[in-house]
Amino acid sequence: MGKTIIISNRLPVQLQISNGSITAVPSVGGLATGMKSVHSGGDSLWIGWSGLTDEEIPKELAPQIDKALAEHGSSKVNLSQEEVDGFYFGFSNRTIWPLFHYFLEYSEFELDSWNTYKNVNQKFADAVLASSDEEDTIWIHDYQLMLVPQMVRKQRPNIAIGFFLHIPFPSYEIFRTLPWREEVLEGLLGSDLIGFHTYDYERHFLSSVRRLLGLEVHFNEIDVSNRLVKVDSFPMGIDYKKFSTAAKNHGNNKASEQSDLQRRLNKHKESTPDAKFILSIDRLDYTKGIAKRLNAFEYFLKKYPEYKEKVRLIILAVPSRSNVPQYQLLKREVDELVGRINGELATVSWTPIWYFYRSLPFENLIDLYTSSDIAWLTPIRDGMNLVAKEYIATRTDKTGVLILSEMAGSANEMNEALLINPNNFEQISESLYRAINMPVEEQKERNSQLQKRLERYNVEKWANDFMTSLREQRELDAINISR
Ligand code: ADQ
Repeated sequence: MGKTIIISNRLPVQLQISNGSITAVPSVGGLATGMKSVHSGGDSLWIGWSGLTDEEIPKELAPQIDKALAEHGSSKVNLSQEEVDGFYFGFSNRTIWPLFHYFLEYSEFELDSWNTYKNVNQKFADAVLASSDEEDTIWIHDYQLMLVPQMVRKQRPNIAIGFFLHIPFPSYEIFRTLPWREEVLEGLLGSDLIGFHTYDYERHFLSSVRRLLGLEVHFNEIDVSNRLVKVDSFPMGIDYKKFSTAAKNHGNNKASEQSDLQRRLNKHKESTPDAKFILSIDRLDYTKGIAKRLNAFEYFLKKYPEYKEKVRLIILAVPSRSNVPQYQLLKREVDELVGRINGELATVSWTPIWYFYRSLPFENLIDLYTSSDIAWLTPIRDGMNLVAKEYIATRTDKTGVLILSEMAGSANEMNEALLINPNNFEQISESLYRAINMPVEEQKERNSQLQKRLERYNVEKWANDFMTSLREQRELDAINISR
């Protein structure tokens, strides 16, 4: 058996340059953790962009960088600033991201950035080709690299290729508006297995394949000349143990070991013991419905004024893609909304919204998850949403209420949450009321079910299920071909 090669836009390590030397620090993100069991040192390689453009890497450090990455089983694809602009900020984040999240009006269809996307995908494919042979297994991740499967397949007809899409696949009516729709589908069909978070995304993809390429689809397999491509759903989980253990340890912390944030949260809890903390955590992205959520919060407080001074909304937004104009506009909109609502409703002793615009270290995420009575996640469209799962995993005493948008992939597996339509303010405000008043017994019952499922279908299981399915698909295909 050959080695496993993982390909994603970003590598699972971050490069830090200081005082003329370089260090590679492992990232703590969900994908990096989930792939741990697959990316296990010697017989696997992770190919991706390092996060630094060619212009940002001092020439004399280049060999050191390659060495530092190799120590983490990683190898980088070099990208210039122009390539990053066209491929990442351009086609990936101004065309595919809005389109696949149903923000058709935000999607820009520019030939130049499409061409850069193709060229950069070819660079990733070339990097794979340079380090692989036919015995290897390739797992390609996400919407930035949808052409890579076909590009690799062309040169290595018998290699095993899996692809996983982390964002939704939109319905045919949306997808068909993309000028390069056939090329994208053909790019993906270079794979043996294509994975999505949900059955609906899978269905949408199959429908586009059937209608745009006229290919035959048998249940969830597509007949592509002399191969069968399998399409399936693999709902991504989290590193459950990491979150639940951190929450348990956090509960045992002595006052002196607590973070400043935790001390501040405690102080507020002590001064207003009946008050509820409502938490929302997202990247600052228009798909996450942050502005709508703020409006819905104001709607709730106007409808139920008795909850003034009794609830506090903590909004944590991670800066994201701030080079893209839509993200700059959203930042301004959220800043203004928070200012206006706080300005209108605050009292001497109460600020309704605490707004943090930054990335926080893991310990602080745990502070927030464990201190919040309600997690309020209302994306307008979200491939999965791991924050919902992380919140539940940290509720070690099983209290807490999750309010979750039905437009998030995770809603399919989290029926015990209060599911809402993010556009229905009346329903949202009723669910907030219900969450605030939910008896503890009911909270525990709902969370027990959720926790059982999340613990079982953790991220490691997700990665292993995908790899097993890819292997089985290859075996089946080999039997079919030999017939
Ligand atoms: P994202 O859109 O980034 O991922 P999500 O699944 O919620 O969305 O993951 C965000 C991650 O960032 C979580 O692990 C969270 O803990 C972390 N995070 C959020 N805010 C933070 C902060 N302020 N500081 C530090 N960390 C923070 C994409 C898709 C999702 C899909 C994932 C995985 O858009 O739908 O669930 O990929 O496939």
